Amino acid sequence: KGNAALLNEQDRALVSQLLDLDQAHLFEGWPELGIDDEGKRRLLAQLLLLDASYHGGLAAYVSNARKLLQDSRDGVNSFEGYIPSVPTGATLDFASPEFMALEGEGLREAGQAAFVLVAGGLGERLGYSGIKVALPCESATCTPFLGLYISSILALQARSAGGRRLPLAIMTSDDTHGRTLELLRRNKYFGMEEDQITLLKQEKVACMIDNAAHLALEPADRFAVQTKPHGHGDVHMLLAKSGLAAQWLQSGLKWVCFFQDTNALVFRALLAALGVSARNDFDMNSLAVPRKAREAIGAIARLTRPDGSAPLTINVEYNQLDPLLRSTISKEGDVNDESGYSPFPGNINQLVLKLSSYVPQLAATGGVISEFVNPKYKDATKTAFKSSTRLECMMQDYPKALPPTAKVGFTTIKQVWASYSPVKNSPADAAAKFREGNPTHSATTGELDIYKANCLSLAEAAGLVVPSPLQTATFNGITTELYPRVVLSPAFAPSLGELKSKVAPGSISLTPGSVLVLDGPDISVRGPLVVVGALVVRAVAGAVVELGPLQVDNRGWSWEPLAEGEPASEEERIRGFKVVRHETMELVYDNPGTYVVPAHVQQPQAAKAEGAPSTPEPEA
Ligand code: UGB
Repeated sequence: KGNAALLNEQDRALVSQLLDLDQAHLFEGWPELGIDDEGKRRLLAQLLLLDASYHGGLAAYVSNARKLLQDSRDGVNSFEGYIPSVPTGATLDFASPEFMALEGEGLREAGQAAFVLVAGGLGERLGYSGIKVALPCESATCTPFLGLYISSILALQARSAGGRRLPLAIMTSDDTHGRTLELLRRNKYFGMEEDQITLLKQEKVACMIDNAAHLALEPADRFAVQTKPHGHGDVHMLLAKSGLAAQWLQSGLKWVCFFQDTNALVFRALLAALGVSARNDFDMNSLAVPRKAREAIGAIARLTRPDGSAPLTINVEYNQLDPLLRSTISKEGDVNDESGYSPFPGNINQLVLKLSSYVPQLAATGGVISEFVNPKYKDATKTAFKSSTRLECMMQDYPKALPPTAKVGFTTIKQVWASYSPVKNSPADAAAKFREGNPTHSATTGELDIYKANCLSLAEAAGLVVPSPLQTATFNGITTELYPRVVLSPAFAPSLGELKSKVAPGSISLTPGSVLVLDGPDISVRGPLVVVGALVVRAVAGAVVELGPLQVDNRGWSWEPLAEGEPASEEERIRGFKVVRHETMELVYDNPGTYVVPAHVQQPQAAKAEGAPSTPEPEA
């Protein structure tokens, strides 16, 4: 009908390829030239984008999809014929001598690491209207997750021997890209240099309507292919395509550390994991937590053929692990051992990969590591879908691309509070999980676990006596203990070892409701520092602040449950509380110099209302 006139050479090649791929339905029923031409152009542009953003183009996508859809229909079990066992890895007690040694080694390795944040997910489960990395990780300082991550990387950079800039890549998507960029710009990249950060935007992939992988058109728009996210596994493809991973290797970096959008504790455990990777020369190392048998979290398992060949250490989703164990080595399935936990560690998807083996793998595979499809069939004949489906991929499936000789392991920190408390679930879902006795992974616990981790770190590093009993409260239906609200910024101490060196043993005493914020690279505590109320100390680099004998006594801050229907911000609502700042001692050191506190603090004026920081002069 004359529509050929709309096509340029590139369009024509793609359309002809799509016709060969049995996708003629995309163009069927097009009105004649002159009618809906804008829509036709829009569809062509979208198809070109879908073609360009998948390794091997739409031809590869359709062909991969057909194979995976066939396997799904045939009920092929990807773990068929494998015998599971517990892989090699490190299981560490937080703050144990072994942990401290590995953390020290990891700190040295961190100076040769690149960092990758996967932040393309919109977090529908959380029900937050913004992007997740913009959420404050806690309400004492209101530092957004992205700010916390960047400060953590900068703190490691400042301590690295060579002082090289440590690169950060952030994977975004159409859902998060603009707002991530805006957040970075508004906050001046949180102190990082702009060209130290690379944003890699993932594209969605086409949905399919049937087992023959016919692409799905939007029901309400005949000129748009239905698309859905391809999953966090896209990060490998983007690091391959952008050439970034290869550049990092070329510039002498050794490691790449992947992490998720809302786990504020990740950097506390990452150094030990880097130490474990270096000691074992691991190609891939997954941070893990102890996992109760059958808990809904992926398990890291070693799989081999019955003759011991083709070993593969990989995340096995919990719903697949139990049947796999039952059909092979354990009639009881996934059960706890004498430690009270499953012997298979729980994957928290914070990964350390060795660049020298990662980059060749990316070159060989284009970063398309391993995909899967999860169609919801209408009936047992598995011929029709309830709704369209698409290929998906997960970043932890990377070992599937590695040769059997690869060294893949894990690092479990036995204390979950020390490494993992993500913000994933809406208040309603979190409350239901709480009632079932499961971790809630909510905005409420994401914040409160930071205070807990800081108090317990201070207990380990500097003999803090955690006040007893702790306060308790119920927020959004979750009843929990509240540790004193302690925030230790990454600049102050990015490792437990450094915390030990900066806080004298037994120097800090806190009451159950006290608030203590220490933010600055050159702050140390000699004590005794007694906080009844709220103390905030902020110091720029070069402001050497020694907190000597100091008694803080003010009305402090309170974390108060929101009353039914009370006006509150969205950030407060998903946590279920608001923070009321009654009175604060705030010590701010904006200029380099040496300051011994309390020499500069006159007690009567020091305890004062929020918003009037004291800026002491440096010592003469
Ligand atoms: N993400 C993207 O960047 N792009 C996408 O297309 C999708 C996600 P979810 P998920 O921590 O316990 C993971 O949705 O995928 C980012 C592991 O697979 O929070 O359900 C997104 O922005 C699972 O094995 O988690 O589960 C976020 O940063 C287990 O470890 C990240 O990917 C689980 O996390 C994860 O996305 C867990």
